[in-house]
Amino acid sequence: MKKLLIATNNKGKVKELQDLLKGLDLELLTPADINLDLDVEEDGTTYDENAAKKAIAFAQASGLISLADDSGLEVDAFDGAPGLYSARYHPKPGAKDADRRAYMLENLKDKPRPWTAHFHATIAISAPQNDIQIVDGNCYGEIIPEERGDNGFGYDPIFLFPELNKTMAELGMEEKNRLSHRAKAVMNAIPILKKIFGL
Ligand code: ITT
Repeated sequence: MKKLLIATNNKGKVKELQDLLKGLDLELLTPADINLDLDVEEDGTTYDENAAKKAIAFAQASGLISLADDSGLEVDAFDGAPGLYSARYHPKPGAKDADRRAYMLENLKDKPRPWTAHFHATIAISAPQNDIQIVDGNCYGEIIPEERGDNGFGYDPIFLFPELNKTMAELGMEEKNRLSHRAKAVMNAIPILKKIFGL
């Protein structure tokens, strides 16, 4: 079977990408499945650069066609920050998702509501001959001052879809994978994967 490496070390992303790509006739592998321990330095200044860097590094290390995701949360009251720095949005080394959420709420508390925001995901696919294909997706909502829901990861418990009155962490996988930035990016990636793999 044709193999695709899901080139991320983020377990939340792995689960979502496995579910989003399960309809394709591909064997989906994770870095753990092939004993690949690779941490790529994300020193780009755009999502595209970081996503491409991750896809290339994983493809070179594994010899497999690789799909990488670079994503982030853009908060309008912070002029789009933390954006591509979302995973590192806390001054303390070793900070966890919960620390980053608390830090974001602390920094937002004196700003007028609604705290509108959107998630962005860029997906890069390394094709043979070092060709890189890039697509993206966004989803819009607002940050709320208390955590709701246990699903998902990262900033999901404080990101509300106002029209559903549910946070991203209150959605089941199937619902998040219809609405999320990552779902939209994958929708754009599917025709590219079909072409690369001849599906
Ligand atoms: P990889 O680089 O190994 O893929 P990472 O977690 O470092 O994993 P990013 O650099 O792309 O990935 O950082 C994205 C961060 O943005 C992520 O750690 C979360 O804090 C946040 N984020 C992205 N997508 C999210 C989602 O669907 N729900 C909640 N938070 C999300």
